[in-house]
Amino acid sequence: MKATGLSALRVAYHDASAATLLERPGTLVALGFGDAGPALADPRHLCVPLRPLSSPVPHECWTVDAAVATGSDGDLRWSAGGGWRCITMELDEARFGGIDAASEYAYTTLLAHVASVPERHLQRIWNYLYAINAGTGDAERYRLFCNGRARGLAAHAVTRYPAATAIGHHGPRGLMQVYALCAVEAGHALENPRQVSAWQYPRQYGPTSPSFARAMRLPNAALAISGTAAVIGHASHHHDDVAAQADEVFANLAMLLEQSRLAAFDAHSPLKVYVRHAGDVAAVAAVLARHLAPSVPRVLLQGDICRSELLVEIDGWRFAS
Ligand code: 3EB
Repeated sequence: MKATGLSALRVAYHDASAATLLERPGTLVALGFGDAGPALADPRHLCVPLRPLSSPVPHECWTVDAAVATGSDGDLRWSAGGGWRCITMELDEARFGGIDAASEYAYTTLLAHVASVPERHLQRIWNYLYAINAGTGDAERYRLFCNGRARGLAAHAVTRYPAATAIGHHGPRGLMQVYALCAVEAGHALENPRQVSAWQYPRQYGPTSPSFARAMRLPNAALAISGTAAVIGHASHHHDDVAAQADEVFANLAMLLEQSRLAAFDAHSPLKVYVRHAGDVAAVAAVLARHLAPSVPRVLLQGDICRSELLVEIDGWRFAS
């Protein structure tokens, strides 16, 4: 145990099956990718419907150095131990009449749960949304999601936003997945000096600016990095050039590490790389090979980024070596 009272949290990719990982002591969640079969009854299992573009396809496993309790609370499933809590939610938008109302419900439900437990500090959240770029102008589904998310956060007076990812999938129609990491202590949100803070994006990107921080320094000093794309200032750069976008992503990631006085990514820095077009995977892999040591764990997934001109995005973690 650290002096903070938080147990060690680790995130790593493992090739073992979800069932095997869930039998191991301290497993908080095992996240699968793609078409990995039906969800297990264990509330710590979630399969993200993004097609893997690299192999082998591991599970992303969150582990604590403590006993883990699990349960459910209405639409939520949770696990907690050592001062950390993972919450997962899968919703069908059709129940709510659309993505806007579904995302408001997801956030109010999540925040109500978080307010009722010891791990009451939201650190990091992932949003996997069906057909994120469908619809035009302010009717684009990502923008509608931003509207509902902002109403949900406002209902709970949340003004210090978590780090986040919002990626589109082409799995089950209307499936919204939201999962989050919370802790008994607050983290420290970080912004990127190369980028306008998302919540200050100008009106041209939608009626509600996106509610997320660029990264979160977790209370155990690890860095949880939000989905990072080729955005400089508030503008997307390098339209139609996936390699140049990937290089720009690394410039943004380097700035976040520098802000945190953290060294380069290493074997304790699992990254997820979202690639819009499967045909771009070789070009992206080549850029990754230039910027990352071979020891840096990475999973490439086919996913749509929240602006249709963005072709690649990276999120991940940097734990102490
Ligand atoms: C960007 O920089 C890219 O709406 O939660 C990245 C991470 C992006 C999170 C979100 C959106 C979100 O604006 C898009």
